[in-house]
Order: sequence, then structure tokens, then C-alpha cells
Amino acid sequence: MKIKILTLFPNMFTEFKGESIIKRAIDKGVCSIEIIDIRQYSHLKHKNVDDTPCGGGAGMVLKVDIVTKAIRENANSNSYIAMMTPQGRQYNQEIAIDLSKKEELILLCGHYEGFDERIRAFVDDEISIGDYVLTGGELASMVVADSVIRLLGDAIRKESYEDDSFSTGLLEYPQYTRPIDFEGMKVPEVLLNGNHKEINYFRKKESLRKTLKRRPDLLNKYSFSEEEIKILNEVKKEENF
Ligand code: 6GU
Repeated sequence: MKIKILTLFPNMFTEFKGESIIKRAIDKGVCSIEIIDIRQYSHLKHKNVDDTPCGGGAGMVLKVDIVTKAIRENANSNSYIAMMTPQGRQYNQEIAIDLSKKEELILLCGHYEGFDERIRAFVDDEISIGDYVLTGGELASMVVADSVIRLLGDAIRKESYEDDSFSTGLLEYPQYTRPIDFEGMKVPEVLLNGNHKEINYFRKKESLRKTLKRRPDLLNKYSFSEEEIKILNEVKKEENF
């Protein structure tokens, strides 16, 4: 997969690209990341990319002519163009899986007050990473790129993600490693006895317990096996739900 990030702050991505897992994916040839400075597409004297809003008001607005030039000169018929804004659809694992199947992904990052509304006609998608406001789309684009890249190049795992995506999944069961006793806090006995049937049962039960207590909304979307329904009922009894 080719990922192109259009940004006014290319330096923000230097560390990101060099980070171990991302770097490994790039080195393995699973993906390439190209950081493109929107400013180079400005025809203006001082390479300005924004202007005051029509109708007045505070802040600056990214110019439609310059941003669309940046898009047009970098997109082709295989590009899927997503704009990073707090007004977009809320990002989740399902969207990450969808994006991981694209041949080329273009992430458009804005800053200042926002994009000229007409830019929206030139993108395929608009993504927000949650209900809070960032100073720009760069951090959000790194979140998206990271979550997509970790899905690449592992066809078997991708299949298991398909029928078990986070949106239909459960929270992870608790993990432990040595020491077995830390200041009186002990690793659960069952994990030390080597009985894999018991271990799997414990893990499923604790995964259901954690999901019930922290993210009960996920249980509404989860498709339970009969065994899991029994285990969940046991957990509910123990937790007085
Ligand atoms: Cl994608 N951009 C900005 N500026 N703020 C955000 C966001 C994106 N997602 C959540 N907050």
C-alpha cells in the first residue's frame, strides 16, 4: 500500500516514519509513506495557503485552489482520499480494516480554522478520530496510518480480524508475566498449571468480565456462542449485574 500524507507540517512525520514498527513495514516493502508539503503547490508570493474567511470572522481558511492542486497532482484512479477533520465520521477498527484494502491512501491534513467547504467535493471520505479538537489533522493522520499499517502484510490475521473486528469484538483478557508474586499480587493460579482448556475458559471469562464492566455497549454488537452466553451469565452473577 502507498500512503501519501498531504500536510503543511511535514516535519511532524519524521519521527513517525522512523518509528520501529512503521519503519519495519516500510523496509519490508509492505507499505510506503510519502509526506507531501501542501505549501509547494501555492502560486502565491509568500507561498501562502490560507486566506481570511468570506463573510468575516476569526482565523484563516485553507484555499480550495491550492489544496485541490495538491490533491490533483498526487492522486490517481487508485487513490482513496480521506480528509482529516473533527467533522468527519468517527474512526474505528472497521474503518481501519476497510482502508487497509486500498491500493493507495491519501490523508489530507488541515490546520487553522478549517478547509474551504468546496474542498469536500474532491475527497472520498472525511475522518475524525474522536470528539475533541486537535490543532491540526497531522496527529489524526498518524493514528489512521498506524492502525492501517499494522493490518498490512498478514493475510491470515486479516481474515480473523474480518469476522472479529473490534466493533464486534470483546476487550482483551488480562495478561501476566513473571514475577509470579509481586508485592503480594499474584498471577492467577490457573495460568500456571498448563491446562489449556482451563486457561482458555479463564481468558474468555475475564475478557467477558472486562467488556461487561468497561464497555457493555460492545456486547450489544457481539455474536455470542452458546458457551459464551453461559459464561457471561456466570460473570453477571458474580458481578451482581
Ligand atoms: Cl481528524 N482533526 C482535528 N483537527 N481535530 C480532530 C480530529 C481531526 N479528530 C478529532 N479531533
